[in-house]
Amino acid sequence: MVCGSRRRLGSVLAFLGAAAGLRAGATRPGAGFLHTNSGLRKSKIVTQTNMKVELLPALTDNYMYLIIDEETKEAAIVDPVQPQKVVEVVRKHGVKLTTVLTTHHHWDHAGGNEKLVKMESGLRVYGGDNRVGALTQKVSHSTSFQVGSLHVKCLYTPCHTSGHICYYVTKPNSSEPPAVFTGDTLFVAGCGKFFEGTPEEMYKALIEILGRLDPETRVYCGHEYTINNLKFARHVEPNNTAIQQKLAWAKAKYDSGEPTIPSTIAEEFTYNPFMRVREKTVQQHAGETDPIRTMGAIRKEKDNFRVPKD
Ligand SMILES: N[C@@H](CCC(=O)N[C@@H](CS)C(=O)NCC(=O)O)C(=O)O
Ligand SMILES: [Zn+2]
Ligand SMILES: [Zn+2]
Repeated sequence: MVCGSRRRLGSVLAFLGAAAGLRAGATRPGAGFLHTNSGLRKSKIVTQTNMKVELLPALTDNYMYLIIDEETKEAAIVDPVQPQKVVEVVRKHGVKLTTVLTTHHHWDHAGGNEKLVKMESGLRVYGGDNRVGALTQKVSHSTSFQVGSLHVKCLYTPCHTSGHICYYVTKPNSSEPPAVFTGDTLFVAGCGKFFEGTPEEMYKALIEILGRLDPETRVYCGHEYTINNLKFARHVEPNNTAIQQKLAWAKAKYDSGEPTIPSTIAEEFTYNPFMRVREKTVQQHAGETDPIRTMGAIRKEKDNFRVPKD
């Protein structure tokens, strides 16, 4: 079973858990409940001169992202699993939504597409997999297009699913950092499960494709998994101070209901064990000397990792 199909039931269980958890008081992921200390996941707007990104929390731990081109007021939405929320935010900003960027076909990412295209006519729906609902533009590696004056380049990153796409967004001739929307391929301090791919494919995706982007690129991922991921990272590299610092920071963010997103590609290389499979420390933990075998070994270990409370 994949995460997308399990999510319907998961949402209901998480809701019940959250209701119980609110009464019980402070909890974090790993302590059993998927909600914040304040009980509310806040949205957040990252504003640059040319590009605005609004983080929209969805379901229990997903993110949708509204990308606005400031020059033309044209907008794109990444993984709109809750279409009603999207439409409200689009109205609030007074922008024209033209584009849906789907990272992969799982229900918790693509499950809102059909409803959204009924609510907003004329949308172009991009994706790399025929299983993506309401797909109008099938893309592959390096497919490029515009959202207003913003440039979008598709990065084919199969492994979590065989048709997974990350979207790299830049403003041409601007000195501002680019953004990459990584779905369930790269998370802050972690990566997606290998449902339809191999360690070699994830190595290509993380090290050779995403790892070669501008180091300052902002990373906008599909889930708020940062704390759990960092606890696993700490288990792999107990002496890595970048992990300890990021974990303390992430706990503080989480407790006030704030997103831990975005990170940057440069930062990911300091604390994400799956981006660090070429490091001796990570290889030694895995008992391997080859980065791809290390990738396979630590993914398998994380699949069975019991997240500690603190
Ligand atoms: N460990 C996840 C379980 C849910 C899950 O399997 N999520 C998928 C994406 S929908 C995944 O790839 N997770 C990566 C991981 O658990 O390391 C959680 O913290 O809730
Ligand atoms: Zn997924
Ligand atoms: Zn997911």
